[in-house]
Parts: sequence; structure tokens; C-alpha cells
Amino acid sequence: MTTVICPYCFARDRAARLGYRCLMSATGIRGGAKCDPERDDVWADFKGPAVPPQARMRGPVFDAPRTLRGSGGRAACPGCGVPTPVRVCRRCHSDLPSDYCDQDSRIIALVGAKATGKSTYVTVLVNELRHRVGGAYRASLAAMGADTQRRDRETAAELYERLQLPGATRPAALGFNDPLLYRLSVPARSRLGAGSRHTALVFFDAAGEDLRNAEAMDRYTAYLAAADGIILLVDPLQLPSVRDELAGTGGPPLPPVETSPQQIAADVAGQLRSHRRAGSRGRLSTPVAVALTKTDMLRPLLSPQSPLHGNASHHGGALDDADRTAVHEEVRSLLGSWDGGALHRQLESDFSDVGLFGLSALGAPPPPDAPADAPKSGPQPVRVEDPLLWLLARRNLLPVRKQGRAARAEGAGIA
Ligand SMILES: Nc1nc2c(ncn2[C@@H]2O[C@H](COP(=O)(O)OP(=O)(O)OP(=O)(O)O)[C@@H](O)[C@H]2O)c(=O)[nH]1
Ligand SMILES: [Zn+2]
Ligand SMILES: [Zn+2]
Repeated sequence: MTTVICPYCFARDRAARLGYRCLMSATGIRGGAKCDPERDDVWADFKGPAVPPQARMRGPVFDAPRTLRGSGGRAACPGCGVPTPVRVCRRCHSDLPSDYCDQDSRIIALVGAKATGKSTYVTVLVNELRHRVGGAYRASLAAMGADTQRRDRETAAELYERLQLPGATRPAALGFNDPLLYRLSVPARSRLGAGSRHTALVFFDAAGEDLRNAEAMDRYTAYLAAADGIILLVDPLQLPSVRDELAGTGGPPLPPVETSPQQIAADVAGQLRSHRRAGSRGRLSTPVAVALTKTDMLRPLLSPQSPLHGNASHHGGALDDADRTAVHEEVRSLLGSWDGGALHRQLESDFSDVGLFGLSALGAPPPPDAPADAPKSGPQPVRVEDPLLWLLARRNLLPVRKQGRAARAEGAGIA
């Protein structure tokens, strides 16, 4: 049984029970009348006041019929009789991309304060998963739905062809953007032989400041509560002691001070707690990958042997546990030496499963004479994939090579 989580309102539903929307196409039957648009107030209320009145008129939504024998996932509209493939969420009436409902969904929540590097990170991460990392794991990533496909194309052209950073062409932080939907396929072995295992990945690029914005709050809480894993991006250049240490090194200018990472982490935990049933005490169990961004700026503070200088090898298409531990310990020791280790202590007190990471989406600071541009050589990312791969491995979606053992894939990948 496939369980689908609506990527817009996060309602959970069985794929078979999702609604349908009539496409209002001609019936092809003589005398048959096609459906007229109807006011979809459920959808319009969910989208908010920005929806103009004429856009509220949409194809009628109807419930899934009890049986769908031999229909290829289509259902005949009770109004006009024409089959439609368009599935809709029963709670918010958002249309779901056609291939979204064929596999279980995993929500990966991406949170970080303003200007932490979220947009740059997602663009670079998708590119790395498609090429270097995807190759190593024999995994593939496909954008689902026209919106994600268009956004992918636009952001890739901006960053990789025009060498412009995402912020340069966008208005101020957009708050709650529409989700990015991907289908991740990884090799899987099962009793029936070799095949692929598909997972729908849902990412949001949401500014952490919205955690405090009453309007965005409901959606945010549902989003975090539905998440299988959280990637919390932390800009180390926001930590007071890092700013002090770097101030004297004559490096690139530091960004203005935004909401502190501690504050964002505390708000995430607060939101998750508020959503949990009363009486559940103790630490939150959602795995949290906490990643320092912009590690290229930290080079003067790292030892030459630091594992944060280069990418993991991904040799043999498995996550290397020893490398994972080395990165975790390195970041733990860095956090311990900054501001008395307050951020790490707070994370440990709120969450029972914290992984620490360090990454650089660009590999180098933006050129000093063109701060809105990527480095001249293009993005040369370091370790952008680590947090997501760790979260996937936590859900048994990727094999892990344990320390001291030969390249034997542990557990994962066996459906
Ligand atoms: N040195 C360095 N700077 C980076 C890197 N990635 C992003 N930046 C800088 O951080 C700024 C913000 O990056 P964005 O990706 O727009 O950050 P964001 O979190 O999406 O920002 P909002 O949408 O405003 O919340 C960029 O303009 C760059 O100056 C990196 O890997 N290294
Ligand atoms: Zn929904
Ligand atoms: Zn119809």
C-alpha cells in the first residue's frame, strides 16, 4: 500500500484514495456535454487571498471510485464520463504531479536563517546528485511536475551558465516557497531480483524566520511534523566567535548578522514539540542533519588534515561510516570551541539523533568585486551531499559501509 504525503498541506493519504480532477475535455461522444469549471473554494482557501476570482474556477474534483480495474490510474468523471489522470489531495485540493503518487513520499525539511545559503545549496545539491553522486550510487534523480522542472532549469542556468547566485535575481526572501519534488531511484535487491526503489523527495527552501511568523506557522509546523528528516543549515559566519576569529584574517567580507542559529534550532524544536501529543516528554526523534555552510570561508581555521577540505569518496556506492564519523567529530570539536559549544549542547538536549556536517556549495567565496556572482570557475562544491545521504541511510534507502568490514553493504537496499 502506497502512502502519499501531500507536498503542499502534508496530509497523509493512501494513494488509492486520493481524489481526481476532471480535465473538462470534449467527451468525443455525440450529444455528450463536457464539464464546466466549478468554484474550488477548498483550494482557493488553502492558497490564500492572492488567488484572483477567475482562477478559483477549476475542473470539478471527485472522489476515487471504489475499483479502478484496468484503467491505468485514470478514473471516469461522474459528470462527463471522460477519464482523467489528475490526482488531487483531498484536504487542500492541490493537483499532484502524475508520477508523485506511484511511490511512498519522504519529506526532507530544509531550514536555515536568512542568507544561510539555502537556495544555492539546493541548486548545487540537485546538480551533484544528478552527476557525481548519482553515478557513485547508481541513483537517479528526476524532477516531478512542471513547476519543479522549470525551477530546476532556471536555477541551473542562472548558477552554472550565467554564474549568478540565486539571491541576485530574486526579491527578498520569499518565505514559504512551493516545494521542490523529485523522484529518487536507487538500486534495490529483493527476492524478485534486482530492480529500483523509488522515493518521492520533497524539499522546501524555507527561511527559518518564518517559524515566528504567525501566518506561515501552521503550514510550517505540519511540514516539520511530516518530515522524515531535517537538514538544518547553519551559517558559521553568524557565530560571534567565528566572526571574531575571521575578522583579523583579511579574508572576504562577513555577511550582516541575521537570526542566530541557536534561535532557529530552538524554534524548530519548539514547533515539533507543539505538534506532538501532550504527555510525550524527552528528546525529539526526527533525525536532524546540522550542516555548517560556506566552509570555504573557514579554511584559515581548519587544520590541513581536516576532513572538511574534500568530498567523501562514495567508493563502491556505499556511505563510508568512518568518513561520516570523522566529519561529525571535526564539526563537533569546532562547535565546541565556538561560543562555548552552546549550539551543540542545545541540539543534543532537543534531539536524540543529530548528525553534524560541514559543506560548501560554491567551494570558494564569491569574487570580491562581484559578490552576487559565483566564483569564476563555477561552483566547486565540497560535501553538499553528505546530510541528505545520511538521512536516506537512516531510512535504509542507501547502503552503509561499516568501519573495519570489507565493502559489504549493510542491510539497506534490500527491499
Ligand atoms: N563563501 C560562500 N558563500 C556562500 C556559499 N553559498 C552561499 N553563499 C553566500 O550566501 C549568500 C546567500 O545565499 P542564498 O543561497 O541566497 O541563501 P538563502 O538562505 O537562500 O537566502 P534567503 O533566500 O535570503 O533566505 C549568497 O549570496 C552568497 O554570498 C558558499 O558555499 N560559500
Ligand atoms: Zn494537500
Ligand atoms: Zn467531467
